[in-house]
Amino acid sequence: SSHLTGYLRYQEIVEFLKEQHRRSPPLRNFTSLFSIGSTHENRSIWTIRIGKPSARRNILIDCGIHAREFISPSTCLYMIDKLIGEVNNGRVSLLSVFNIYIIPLLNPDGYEYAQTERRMWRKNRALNGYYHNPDSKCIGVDLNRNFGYHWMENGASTNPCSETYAGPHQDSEPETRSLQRFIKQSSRHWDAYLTFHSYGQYWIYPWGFALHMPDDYIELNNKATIGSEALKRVNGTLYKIGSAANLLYESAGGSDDWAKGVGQIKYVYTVELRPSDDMNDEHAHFAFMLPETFIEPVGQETYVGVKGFLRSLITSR
Ligand code: 0X9
Ligand code: ZN
Repeated sequence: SSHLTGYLRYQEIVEFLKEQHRRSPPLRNFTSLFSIGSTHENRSIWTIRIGKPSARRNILIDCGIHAREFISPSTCLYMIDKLIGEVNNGRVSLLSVFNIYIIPLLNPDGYEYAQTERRMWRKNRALNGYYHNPDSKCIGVDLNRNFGYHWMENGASTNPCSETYAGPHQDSEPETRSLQRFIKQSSRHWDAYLTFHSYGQYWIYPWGFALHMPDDYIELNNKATIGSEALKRVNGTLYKIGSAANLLYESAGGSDDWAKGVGQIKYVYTVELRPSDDMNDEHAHFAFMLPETFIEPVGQETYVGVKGFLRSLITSR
């Protein structure tokens, strides 16, 4: 879509989703658009479902947990556009098996702040008791340290001024709770949860809170390999695979650990999009400020990687 040549503002994302939902009226029941909750600043957390209404299995994808990782929401929007394009072309094989739920921007308050005030903002925009203690001017909770599974055990801070502030208690934030409520609610069975971040080119699985591996890590590793190999075939982009704590660092309170440990979802991945963090890579210096010209290639290769991963789920259950 012509919309995806730049990093959209929140309101533009909402318009984009409405437009996608309106595409192809006869196939209207292939999509639904709804909010899973709202933020401190009262923005809705929009979610789109794409799939045949009779599809039995469910996949959850989110983007934009961290405000400054602009390539993440753009990649979710790219995948939404492609998936609905496939519906309109009658290519619905994946979507007759899976309903894919995509939350393109889980942290809209932080994202808007990064768009307008401070490009490197990471957290949400929680006031952290500012009105009770106006001396504490530090705003924001790191949503990826706030999820209540082995909360605060590693790699997180109790200081509201820290970039990795885990919140006053576990699951304190409206964005965290909206996602948790959505995962737990209804009798829906989730096959997989994918959460897109940047950067570094990692396709990682739990655990993040400690160095040991989940019992089924071999299956997690195998499916990550399938996804990343499909992704690599598009532009040659290389991803590293492993557990979060081993490949990156130990840190508790991530949405991935919660989805597996509490949400009981088997295939859980955090995907750290481009650029690579290898300083020998020509694009590494862009870090979180990946130029808008990357929206297309990153979207395309990631979409192919995700489809490859999803296809491998069909044959293996
Ligand atoms: O530190 C994070 O939250 C993620 N990296 S980022 O640069 N996007 O901030 C990695 C999270 C990996 N998962 C867990 N630690 N549970
Ligand atoms: Zn992140």
